[in-house]
Amino acid sequence: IALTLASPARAQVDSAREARLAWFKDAKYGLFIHWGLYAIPAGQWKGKTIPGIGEWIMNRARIPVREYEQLARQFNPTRFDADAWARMARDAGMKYVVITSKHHDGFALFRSDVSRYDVVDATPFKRDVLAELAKACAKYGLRLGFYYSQAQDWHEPNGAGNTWDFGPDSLKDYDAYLRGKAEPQVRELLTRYGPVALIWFDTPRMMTPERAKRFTDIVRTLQPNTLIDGRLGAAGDYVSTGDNAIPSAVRGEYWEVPATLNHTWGYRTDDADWKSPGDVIFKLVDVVSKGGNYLLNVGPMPNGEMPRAAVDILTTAGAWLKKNGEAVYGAGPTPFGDELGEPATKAKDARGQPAFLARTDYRVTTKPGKLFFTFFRDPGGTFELPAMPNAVQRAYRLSDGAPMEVRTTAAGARQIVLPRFPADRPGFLAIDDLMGT
Ligand code: FUL
Repeated sequence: IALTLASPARAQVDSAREARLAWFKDAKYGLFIHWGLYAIPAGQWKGKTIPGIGEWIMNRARIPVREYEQLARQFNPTRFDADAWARMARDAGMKYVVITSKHHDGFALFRSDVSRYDVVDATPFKRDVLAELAKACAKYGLRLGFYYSQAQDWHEPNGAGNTWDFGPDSLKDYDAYLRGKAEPQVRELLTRYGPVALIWFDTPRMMTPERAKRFTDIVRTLQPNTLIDGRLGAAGDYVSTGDNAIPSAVRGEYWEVPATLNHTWGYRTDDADWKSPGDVIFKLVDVVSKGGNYLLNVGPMPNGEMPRAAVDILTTAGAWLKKNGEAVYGAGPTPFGDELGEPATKAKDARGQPAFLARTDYRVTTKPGKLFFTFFRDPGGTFELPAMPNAVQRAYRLSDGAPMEVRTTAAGARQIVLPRFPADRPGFLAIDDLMGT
């Protein structure tokens, strides 16, 4: 439901940073893509299952550089279609895309003059994935950002992280790696692909304020509007939370949670435990109600396609957003400081859908003069509004504008009269059970 309030009041602060962040603040929902050589072994090495996140296989299995880099010869994703990826993100209701330009394994998904360990020079594929994706994102009105592992580079003797080939990090000439590879590659990213929405640095091992500042200077000099995430090793433009770590309450700063649709970032053949569309919507609305952005990852397969299940889930969630997106895009956090209990998404109903069992099975988002309540469980015909000083001018279902009656109880509380959830599936988080906002 949506409420129009009689007494809106909101002030906006402006500054260069605020201006840079304006699109980010409204976008709320982005697609994270982890793709690289690790998609080929996809969690298996020499007949053994290597546990953990797929893109860490080189580290987890202690694969020597000389062996791992042979994977480049097999990288030939004949079904790669940047247009299809961007279209999927658009249909999912996502507003930006962040792709691994170089992950910890050191392999660049773009044509680099700095190192020949890149998709154009080292693979039979020879196509610049980032260039094609940049074009497709521009076509669909999506902003494109680049993940860049600035500190860990397991391919380089002086990069952080590869202790099995190159010994302890403490003995490395880290600045030689930074100046020789990481900094010039970040420069390439900022000069060859048009406007870069953000650089998503990660795992700031061995970073010092001085080293971090060199990266900040490169970004600010080459593209002053490019955002810097929160994992550089110095203050970025916004806070990055831990992986999959949605905060439990409202945070009064710009933040983003990186999360995966299953349990890995880079593709693994054995991970098909996908979040349901309803769970995706819940998490997105939950994040927005706490003031953040949701950057949701899919790891494409070695043939270049997104896993079919992921496309279906994201597109289904996108259909809900088409009708209810006003409660998400550009929306601010709850003004109520709700008790934001986590719904028990592990519980499943008879149809295998996650059940919501929390005390507050709704989330509140807001825009000037408006409040949005998104319900994840049938409140049972009426919903009592939290106490607030504002008069309510009107209440309606956001998805179709159907008016909802507002009553005042004998005790003076305001109640909204709501339609019921479908009787055969009360209280369960299936996409078609969501009532709209
Ligand atoms: C982590 C990385 O180590 C993971 O591989 C992944 O990229 C995740 C988003 O960030 O810190």
